[in-house]
Amino acid sequence: QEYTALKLKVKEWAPEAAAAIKGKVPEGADVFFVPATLRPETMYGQTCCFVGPKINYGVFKVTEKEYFVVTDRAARNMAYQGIFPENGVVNKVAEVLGSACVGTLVNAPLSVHKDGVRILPMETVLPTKGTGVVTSVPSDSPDDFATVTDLAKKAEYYGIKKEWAELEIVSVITTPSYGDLAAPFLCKKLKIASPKDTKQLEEAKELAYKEGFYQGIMNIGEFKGQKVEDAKPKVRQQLITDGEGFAYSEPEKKVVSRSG
Ligand code: ZZB
Repeated sequence: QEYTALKLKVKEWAPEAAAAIKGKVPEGADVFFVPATLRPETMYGQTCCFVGPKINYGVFKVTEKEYFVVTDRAARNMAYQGIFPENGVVNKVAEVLGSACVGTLVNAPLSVHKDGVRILPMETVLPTKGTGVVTSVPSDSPDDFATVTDLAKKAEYYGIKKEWAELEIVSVITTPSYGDLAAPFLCKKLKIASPKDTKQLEEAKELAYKEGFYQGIMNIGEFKGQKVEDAKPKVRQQLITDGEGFAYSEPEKKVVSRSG
């Protein structure tokens, strides 16, 4: 899988996370949460960034001035993709639990929310996929829409401020079948009531991917009016050129055959 990894710079740490990295990351260095996405063209619509609350993340040194927050597994992969200075070598300076990061304010490249977005918990984040960090685009990702809706509804239970989960959801892509907001439309249509409706969410995701890619027209940003198919590589390249993202690939899953 060829992902686009995005650099979300920390503007203000949640207190628990600040304590975990204290003295381990030099003052003045930038720390980035690094989600991996298959849909760089939707980055205008980021409203928050998810971590698995029970996932343990590493803080990895990239240069004197740059550190990444990702899973150990993702860091290992990055080390073989020319992302860290020395091939095959990772330099972990600290560890932090996802739940400790909740509330951290980060700057999300291209997002309409210029004051930043919050790190929020998502129970269904897989530690074995991507970087273990997931940027949230509730306009176009049914999983994200179901999760932010649930977070806002049960803010107290999740220990977050309700408004962190209620940033405006703007239209990024228009499609003939699902209108300006594909994910909310599909969640309603398939009667998805919570992030636990995994079967319907899987179906909604498939539908949203297909319709968005083949029929979608950009409704925002520099490539507004263009087909998603055409805009997708352009947005990706722009992020990479601007130093706000980079290519990240997932290694092939090992297929064990009888013959070895
Ligand atoms: C932003 C985004 C916007 C995404 C969208 C999707 C959509 P897939 O589809 O299963 O192959 N993701 C990445 N890593 C993880 C993880 N560790 N655990 C759970 N989810 C993860 O996976 C690719 C997508 O799954 C990624 O692209 C990411 O969410 C999420 F409008 O990034 B995406 C219709 C989907 N729309």
